[in-house]
Amino acid sequence: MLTKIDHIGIAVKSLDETIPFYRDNLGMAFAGIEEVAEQKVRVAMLQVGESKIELLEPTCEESPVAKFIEKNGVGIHHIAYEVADIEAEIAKLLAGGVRMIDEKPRNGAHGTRIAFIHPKSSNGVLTELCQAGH
Ligand code: CMX
Repeated sequence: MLTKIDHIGIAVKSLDETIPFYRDNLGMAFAGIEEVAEQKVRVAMLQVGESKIELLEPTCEESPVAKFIEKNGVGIHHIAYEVADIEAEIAKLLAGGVRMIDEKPRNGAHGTRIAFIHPKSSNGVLTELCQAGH
């Protein structure tokens, strides 16, 4: 079961140049920067109500986020839904014929476990399941 929109991922070229808009102009609470080396991105989290905005900066040219920006420009990259039991959710989606990029959870930012649904199964919107870490 999905419990809320956990975050919206936005691809940016530079965290330093983008954070001030969200933190200072929009007044969101800045919750820090973390590198997810495995996925070749640096992420900045900003809290808005019960949800977050996740700014994604590629750490190298081979980063999937660098490729996304090259193809589409900067902008919304994915939507992440919080789930209580990610394995159960993946199993349910697979049983329903949904194509997963990740059939097993991988590590996300801030100790989360995440899995992406293939955009072909989600109308072109990259969709992430996200289970909070303990
Ligand atoms: N929006 C829409 N479509 C996208 C997409 C996006 N953001 N990213 C990739 N796709 C499409 C690709 O174009 C490709 O389509 P085709 O099969 O038609 O060519 C398809 O999805 C698969 O993409 P891929 O790059 O070939 O597949 P990979 O398995 O190598 O990687 C993915 C998929 C989504 C994991 C990777 O592209 C990506 O974005 N990685 C970064 C993930 C990320 O944001 N991590 C950050 C933090 C985690 C957190 O939220 O905590």
